[in-house]
Amino acid sequence: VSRPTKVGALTNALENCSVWIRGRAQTIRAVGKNISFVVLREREFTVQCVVTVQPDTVSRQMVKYVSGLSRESIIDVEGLVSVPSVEIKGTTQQVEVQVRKLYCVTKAVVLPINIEDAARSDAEIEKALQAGEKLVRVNQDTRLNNRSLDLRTPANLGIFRIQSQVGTIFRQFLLSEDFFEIHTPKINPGSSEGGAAVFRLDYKGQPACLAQSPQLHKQMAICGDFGRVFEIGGVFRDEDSHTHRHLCEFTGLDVEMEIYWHYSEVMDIVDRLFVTIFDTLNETCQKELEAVGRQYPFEPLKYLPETLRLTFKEGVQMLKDVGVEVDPMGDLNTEAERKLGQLVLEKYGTEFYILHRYPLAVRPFYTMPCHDNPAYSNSFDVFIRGEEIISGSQRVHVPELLEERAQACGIDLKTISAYLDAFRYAAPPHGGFGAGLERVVMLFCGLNNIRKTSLFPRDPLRLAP
Ligand code: ATP
Ligand code: AMO
Repeated sequence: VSRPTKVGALTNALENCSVWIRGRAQTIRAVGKNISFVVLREREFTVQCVVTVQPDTVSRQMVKYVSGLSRESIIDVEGLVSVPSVEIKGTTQQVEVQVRKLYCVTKAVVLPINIEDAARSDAEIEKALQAGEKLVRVNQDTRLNNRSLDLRTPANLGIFRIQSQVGTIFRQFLLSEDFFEIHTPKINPGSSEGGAAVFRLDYKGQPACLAQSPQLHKQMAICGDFGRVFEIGGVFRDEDSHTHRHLCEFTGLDVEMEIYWHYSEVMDIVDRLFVTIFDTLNETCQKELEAVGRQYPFEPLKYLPETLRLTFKEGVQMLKDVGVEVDPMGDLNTEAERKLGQLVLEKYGTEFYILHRYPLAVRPFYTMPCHDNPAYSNSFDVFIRGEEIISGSQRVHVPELLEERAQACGIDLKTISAYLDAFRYAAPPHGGFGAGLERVVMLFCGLNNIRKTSLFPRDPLRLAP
């Protein structure tokens, strides 16, 4: 079956060849009664199509019909590829198509968003406004309300191709390290991370929750002797916070593994996995990163071949040294995390690092206390550009201690009874971590809002589209 030639494949090599292409009418411009220009877009590629009156193929009526086409309609064009003598501005392809036939495949109605305007950077918008150009700044709500239009911009195409690549590398790396993929239930009798941020629902007359993380079941898979597992799946949190980095539904990248000596075995995986993700993105997603950067300029992430590890205590000391007072046995607030990110960058030249040995009191019930000082824990958070992307730890595998910790953290033991039982039949020492896919992409690309990296974001105010 024949298919159209890709707009991105239209080059000088096809000069004088007859081609069939399909794309969206990005702009339509009539010049007098005898010529119309249509810029046709397919994905991130654009080409100018010239409709000129010609004795056998193109009538005046046809030129008129073309000038009346609506933007974003899907158009089939047949024509000859030509190479103009001057540089073509405003299209990605440096050839034109001299149209012989043109059909409208699907007609678009009047658009709530002009895609060209939606694709401009802030700097470009400022410049255009100063030059007296008429354009409408497209705000985030309008974009998200009309997401399938907004997704047509090159930056968005880039963001979601990068997101797909992160998932692919995550999976490939872990498979190559002897992990295998599991799928845990998303409807559960209780919460896994502690009470507040959980969506409750009625499950055939029983109280139930949407999974706040795959935490308990990924650990139970380890109790089932699976050794090393991972999951890429939906995570649901009834967040009240209206922040740039919290969603009510996000994609968890979760890992759980047996360990033999120390929780650093888990951090070793984080280190090699994420350095591989960053290296591979820089190698294979150059075009996508450029497309994102054209609309949302950012500096490439600075990271080291071997990830920096600092203890929580060292982090607190670095903050103290510059006069930032934080509770040495509490959690860092957003501001302190950002500040520490800055200090680490200045001192160590990296924007990606691990902070470990957190105070036990600020970690979930399943976290293993430190052997030498139970006020601390065998746990870590990982940061990109001063913001958290990962939490992880060694888990408590001793049933008595696990029950004690759950009780101390106010967990209703009835809701986790099968989980607790799994440990009574002997669990191997183990640990793991969870990362948020949307946060990884947001922070790698230096974006300012997690809604930009969620295909159809769910936040406290948004349940649709
Ligand atoms: P985790 O669930 O692992 O803790 P997180 O990044 O969502 O990941 P939170 O515990 O929600 O972390 O918050 C971490 C820090 O971010 C908190 O200490 C708090 O200071 C800050 N924070 C959380 N929500 C908000 C908010 N709505 N506004 C300002 N700061 C917030
Ligand atoms: P935690 O609660 O820290 O840990 O979540 C792990 C990671 O998930 C991401 N994340 C979010 N992303 C978007 N919107 C949110 N509301 C949101 N909340 C969290 C962050 C965070 O680092 N069970 C543990 C992990 C483990 O120990 O294995 C857990 O859920 O990137």
